[in-house]
Amino acid sequence: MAQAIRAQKAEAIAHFQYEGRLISDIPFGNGHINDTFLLTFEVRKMGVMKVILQRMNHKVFEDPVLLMENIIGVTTYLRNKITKAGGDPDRETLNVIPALDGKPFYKDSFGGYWRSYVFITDATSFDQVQNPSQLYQSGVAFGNFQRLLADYPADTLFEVVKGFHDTKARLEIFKKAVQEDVMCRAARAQQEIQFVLDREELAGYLGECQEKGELPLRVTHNDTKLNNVMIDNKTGKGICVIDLDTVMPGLAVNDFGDSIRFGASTAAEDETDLSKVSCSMELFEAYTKGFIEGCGGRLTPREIELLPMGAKAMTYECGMRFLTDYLQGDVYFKIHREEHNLDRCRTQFRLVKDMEEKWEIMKEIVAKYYDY
Ligand code: ADP
Ligand code: GN1
Ligand code: MG
Repeated sequence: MAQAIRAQKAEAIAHFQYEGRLISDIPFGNGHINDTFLLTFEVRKMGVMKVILQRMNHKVFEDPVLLMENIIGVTTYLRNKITKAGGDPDRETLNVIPALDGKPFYKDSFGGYWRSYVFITDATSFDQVQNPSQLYQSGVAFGNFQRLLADYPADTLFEVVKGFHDTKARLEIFKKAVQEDVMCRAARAQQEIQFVLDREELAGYLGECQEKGELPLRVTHNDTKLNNVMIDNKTGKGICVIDLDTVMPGLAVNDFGDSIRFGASTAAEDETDLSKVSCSMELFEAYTKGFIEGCGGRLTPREIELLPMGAKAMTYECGMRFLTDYLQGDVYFKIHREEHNLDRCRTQFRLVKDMEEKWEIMKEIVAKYYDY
């Protein structure tokens, strides 16, 4: 397996518009989906140039060609807006490096799809916050992202993964996985399965609000984890939103919520000591402030009111997805140890429970920002 990817990677490297001599090639980052590598080139006497090379997850993203069309559309649009606003488009948005044939991807002879980005230097993507300011900054970055794309022609975006945040549909898939129990693991996850079933109404709540016309469909990121935003090493600002695979029409409250479930947690997503896991209200407030500011007055009062629900629903959904994957045999998320997905689902459910207990406080915090 490792050998197969080495051969595919070597083939891919030879087919991008790179210059200079490759001096290092290492696996990079902690994403759960794509295979990511950091390549360093020595360009004659000019010094080193770093790039990101990724093999897209073809199982998760069935049509990598259309996916890349989305990314080119969105990054070209952002580049324009950033330039007009006097920003630095080389650092504030992803920049795709074309393949030798000019396409934004390379398909290798094994059927793997690769793409490459300019590496964003002097910035870091964090797997856990070190201080509230970082989460505030990521909130501003994701809020800005949504504001900048507010007038993007949403109908030109391909729906990369159907029903990506359709929690109700995901609940049905979960139930089927429990019923089929192909790995005979359900017995080991009885409590977690019950946790999901006890909260079924959560799965439909936001979808119903959308159907009733209470929540507008917007161009959203849909995977707003803290480690999908680059934080500038010098200024501490959230400079660039990355991982644009799932940019699609969606709900702003879900973008908010996914950030909270990951960034406002006091522990890592896969922490096994659940006594360390809680939803920090200080972090929750920091992100809320940043996100609402970043959105620049575009969120409706109903959207702001439903931000806590976005946090609870996204955490519930993500826990359910981890548990589904555990039951199905770890076929979706990358795992690094046995029962990794079970551990991950447990932290998410601990967070949901904590949010239930802190519900009134969350609502009060959000209410402070109504007037923005
Ligand atoms: P995944 O879908 O697997 O999460 P990402 O696109 O998020 O893939 O990439 C994984 C990690 O690689 C990111 O969390 C980040 O640390 C790093 N990364 C990705 N693109 C860049 C880039 N252009 N510059 C710097 N780091 C990057
Ligand atoms: C995946 O790609 P990455 O690691 O940033 C997943 C998200 C989950 C997240 C859980 C395309 O995000 O939806 O919320 O893991 N991305 C996809 O950590 O499924
Ligand atoms: Mg990522």
